[in-house]
Amino acid sequence: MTLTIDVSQDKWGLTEEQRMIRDMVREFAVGKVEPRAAEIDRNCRFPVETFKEMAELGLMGLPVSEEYGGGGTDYLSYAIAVEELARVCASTALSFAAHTSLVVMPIFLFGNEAQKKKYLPDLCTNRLGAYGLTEPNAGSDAGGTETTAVKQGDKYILNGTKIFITNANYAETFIATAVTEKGIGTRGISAFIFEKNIPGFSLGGKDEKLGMRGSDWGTLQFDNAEIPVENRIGEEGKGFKYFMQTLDNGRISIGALGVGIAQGALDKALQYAKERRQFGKAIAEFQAIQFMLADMAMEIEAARLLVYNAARLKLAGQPFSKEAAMAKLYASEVAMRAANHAIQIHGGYGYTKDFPVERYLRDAKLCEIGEGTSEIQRTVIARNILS
Ligand code: COS
Repeated sequence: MTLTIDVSQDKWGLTEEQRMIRDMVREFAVGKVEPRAAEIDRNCRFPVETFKEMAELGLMGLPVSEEYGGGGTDYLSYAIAVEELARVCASTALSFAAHTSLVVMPIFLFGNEAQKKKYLPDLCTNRLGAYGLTEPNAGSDAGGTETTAVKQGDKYILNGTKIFITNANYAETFIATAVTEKGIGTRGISAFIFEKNIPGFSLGGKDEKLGMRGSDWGTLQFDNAEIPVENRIGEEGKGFKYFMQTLDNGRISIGALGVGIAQGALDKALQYAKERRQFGKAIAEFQAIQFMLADMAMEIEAARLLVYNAARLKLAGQPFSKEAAMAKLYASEVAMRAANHAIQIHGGYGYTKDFPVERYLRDAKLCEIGEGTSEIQRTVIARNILS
């Protein structure tokens, strides 16, 4: 696929369709998502109503082709949607991203025709998905998965626990990894799709979080859980690779999440710096404030370009694992710095819950941990440049 980046209409080189999606999501985010952001954070409340509205707008399967009920758009449009949501409410953006890039996409990319027909239309229109990889003893070392899946007749019997699973308590469709053959490392891991009501599956408690408090998470418990053999994704023993490729995709959207948080923090800081007066003038007139704003703006542009570049490489069918890791790593760190500057610019008010910038900082921290810590991103980048 040849991609021409035309900057004559838009400095980011977005197509007309990508700009339309950006504007539509921006309007929805400002009108419907932002007014709920502080409340869902305060009450740790998953905003079910927002996800119904997003489904009505056709956002829940944006990069999936229309034949499976998706929006038929491209992955960059989807990343832009994540960015626009994160600009006002990172919790909403995170749950949206986990649903789309970690559940909808792997079924779309690695599922067989029957699985795509069975699961995608609902996931794209009225069901939420959750992705189960992390376990108590398998975090960064995802290959250390301990959950087992033993084949018995036409079923796999699963035993184990998955923790920190985004959307767990509101999802109806799940995908998860389990060891189907012990002793052969990552080549013994397989991936499965299942629904909430399978025998032996239950949801456990959830820990209270620092940030992303409006995004649900929880524990998946398998006690002799029964999953039909036809629900295995792809070949037995290939689950680790499918999930690694899924994370490559997911990291583009977590990069977009970081860019959105950073942009939101800059929006708030700009507004405050122009309104707040000290020493007889707006604080935006002081160079100390201007330098922080300038650094924020510069880093956001750089991070956005990294995210768009990774998405465009993916669209062009080029390798993008390293670029996705770079985008995710850099955008996460930019989000932390931007939120920190935004609080500094707000001074004492920024340290209160009366202004949203403290939420941006708490939310930004997730980006440095979720879908691979910053250290894992550096590992992925180093492996790529050294190979
Ligand atoms: N795409 C396709 N295949 C990949 C891949 C990728 N991005 N990354 C690794 N693989 C393949 C390797 O090629 C290798 O294949 P072979 O068995 O054919 O040789 C196999 O997977 C194992 O790879 P590797 O030896 O690199 O695995 P490691 O155990 O060393 O783990 C890291 C690699 C650390 C990169 C991986 O465990 C990881 O990403 N961890 C972070 C997990 C994470 O992000 N968790 C967040 C929670 S999910 S929201």
